[in-house]
Amino acid sequence: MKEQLQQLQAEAIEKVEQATDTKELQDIRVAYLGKKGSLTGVLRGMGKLDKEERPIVGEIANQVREKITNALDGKLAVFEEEALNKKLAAEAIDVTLPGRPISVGGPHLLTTIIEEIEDLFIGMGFEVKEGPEVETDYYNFEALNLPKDHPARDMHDSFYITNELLLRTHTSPVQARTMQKYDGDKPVKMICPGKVYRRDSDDATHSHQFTQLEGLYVGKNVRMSDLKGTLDTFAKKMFGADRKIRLRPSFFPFTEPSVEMDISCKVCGGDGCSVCKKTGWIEILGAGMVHPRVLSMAGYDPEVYSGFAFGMGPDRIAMLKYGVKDIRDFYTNDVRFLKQFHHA
Ligand code: FA5
Repeated sequence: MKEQLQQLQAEAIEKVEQATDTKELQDIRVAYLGKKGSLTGVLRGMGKLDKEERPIVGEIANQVREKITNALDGKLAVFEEEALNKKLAAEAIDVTLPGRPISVGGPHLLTTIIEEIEDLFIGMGFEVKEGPEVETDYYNFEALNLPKDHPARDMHDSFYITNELLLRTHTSPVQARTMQKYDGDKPVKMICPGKVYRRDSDDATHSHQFTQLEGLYVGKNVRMSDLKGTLDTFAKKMFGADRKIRLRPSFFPFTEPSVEMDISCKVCGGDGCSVCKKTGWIEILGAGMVHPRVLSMAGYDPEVYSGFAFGMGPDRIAMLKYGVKDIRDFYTNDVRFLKQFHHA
């Protein structure tokens, strides 16, 4: 029996040594030391031994159990340590690695420009208003002194939805809407930025969808010199005192007198290029003194009230300020172009 036990010990320990994972160790534990295991089986036969032999064999059996248990525990500890080391190695963090950049969006250049213009005019006491992009013929034209058969309607090639509804061709309808809301007896000082639409052929400076920013100041004793001063302040703040500005007489049915304002082209420095159509100047806004008919249609008495209005093109302003050569770059969403204007 002694030999049987020693052989069993040798066999079990060899198996433990050859084991490759904890599952195998558990199987060996059950096979040798479990209730139905080999060692237990041998011990069961002890009853057949002589009385004197029993304690000696019993002691050997205990030693064998202890040795097998120690071998199993020792190997288990090795496996556990290996597993831990593997886990630590896998989870190791190299704090010297550079972080992964998160790509964040930013405002579109036109949004930035519009906010900049808004800030400027808010600083001069103007409120910011909004109006609908799908507009009625009445507000887009008639309330601005452009009756249905007026030839000046040809200046705006329009996208009509029905006979009476169209995509607004300018932000000027918001003038009429705001004046009407003010009931004809309060001063109005507002700007309105927004998208406008025209059936213009797209080229370097024209887009069929572009942005405008309207301005309107109605009060008692508002004069042409107020308009000039306001536009001059705007242009100097926006482009710097060194850029040249010129006002040209012009015509709009809703203003009298009317002017257009040009800024010297930044792209060519005034020498003439494709952006300024070889003239050295780019037109950025139309303006004038609000026509008495427009005032009275909106409920203001032109004998008491006067006002000025302007409508500028933020697309052209952004082109002039940042030297952008083609207006279509604002609408074709090439990320390489857009990214240049994110100032985080
Ligand atoms: C108007 O739209 C008038 N409503 C402006 C106005 C308002 C005059 C109040 C008087 C009083 P005009 O069509 O010129 O005017 O357009 C104004 C500005 O919008 C232009 O100076 C130009 O900067 C810009 N603009 C006009 N058409 C386009 C276009 N197709 N693409 C980009 N910008 C344009």
